[in-house]
Amino acid sequence: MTQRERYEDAKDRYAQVGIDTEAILSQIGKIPISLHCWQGDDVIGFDNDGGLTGGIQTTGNYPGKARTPEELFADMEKVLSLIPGTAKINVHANYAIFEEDGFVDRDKLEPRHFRKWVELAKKYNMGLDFNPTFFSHENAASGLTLSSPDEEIRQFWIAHGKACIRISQYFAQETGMPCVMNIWTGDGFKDIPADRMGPRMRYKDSIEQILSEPYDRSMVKPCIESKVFGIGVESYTVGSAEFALSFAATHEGCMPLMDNGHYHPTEVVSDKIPALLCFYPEFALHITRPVRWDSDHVVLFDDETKEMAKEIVRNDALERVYMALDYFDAGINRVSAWATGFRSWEKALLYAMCTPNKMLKELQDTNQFSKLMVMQEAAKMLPLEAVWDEYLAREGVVGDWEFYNEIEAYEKNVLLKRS
Ligand code: RNT
Ligand code: ZN
Repeated sequence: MTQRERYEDAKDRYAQVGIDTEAILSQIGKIPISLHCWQGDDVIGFDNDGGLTGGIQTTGNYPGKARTPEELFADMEKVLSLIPGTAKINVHANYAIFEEDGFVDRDKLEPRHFRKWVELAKKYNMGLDFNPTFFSHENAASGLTLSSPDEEIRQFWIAHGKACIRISQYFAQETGMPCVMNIWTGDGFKDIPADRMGPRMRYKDSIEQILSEPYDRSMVKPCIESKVFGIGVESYTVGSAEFALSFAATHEGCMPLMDNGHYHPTEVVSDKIPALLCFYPEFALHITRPVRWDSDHVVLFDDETKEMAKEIVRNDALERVYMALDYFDAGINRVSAWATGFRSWEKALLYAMCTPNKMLKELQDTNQFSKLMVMQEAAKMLPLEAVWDEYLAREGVVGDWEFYNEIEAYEKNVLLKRS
């Protein structure tokens, strides 16, 4: 049977349970998903030669890491050739590219330092998202940035945040697509604090100052990412979940961002998505795979990933939730990691769209819970592979079983030549 015939069969099977795979295939490829620039070089960037700080870590030492903007762009373009759908590029401020006129510190960054990112985006007709970088810097050495009691340090980081608003505005203007600007700091304490509120009040004031920088509200979308703990900040984080949600709820135009690695291990973001949908017109996600902690493993097509996608799809929220990937694995081929995570999230969206959500909801609302369980289990066995393969074929992207050949060839011809 050809791929096309397998798809035609699957299409009929799905039609029997009320699912129109043609409608789904015409929709899924248009959903923007933000591809993080930082999987390619273990979150190092181009503006420092120190290590990664801020309570986050990459582990592993797989060969072939991108060391320059040219190498990172080459790897990213390889990834773009291996993924279906619509990508945006998520740029971190430490990936500023200093050309002839040289280095400037984070508080002095300007749009021109990101000109090459704009060129890359335009080449593929992509949008850009942005992130100030409040880590891997000497002014972050005390562990506090926007919440620092040292006014000089705090003002440095506020100036960085404001510079990033201007860069986000530039991204939005140049690409014609909204730019999500995510504020995350690793601020916190390793051990029991003597003052929990003071740092939060300073953090609140700092974000307010950053957001006082003028920007076009419809094109620049600031958000605040919360976190429960980090390495070296086990006892307390300034930007806790309650802090971030409350800040966003009380500051018009600022969204919360939930990273599914940033909660206690038995909490699930799939359950938080519909809660936020009840109150926030829009919010953002970092999609990752926490293994026992915020380990940032590559996103897979696993149960919680599917559940998160289902909550977005069945609540008709694809246009209200800004989806971005956030993981970094240095222990395996980074291009493979990058593309696999993106493909997995696309699969999760496809799975969610190919689930008879309306029928299942009806069973819940009519109190038919035994039947609901049986039907939910049945829905899992619908022939998704054929629809996925058809999607990849229409997008001109390599199938799952051939995908690794591409990785192997790129590793041999490009990555292993870097030394
Ligand atoms: C860290 C946060 C944050 C970072 C990026 C690199 O725990 O998840 O989003 O991963 O800023
Ligand atoms: Zn994150």
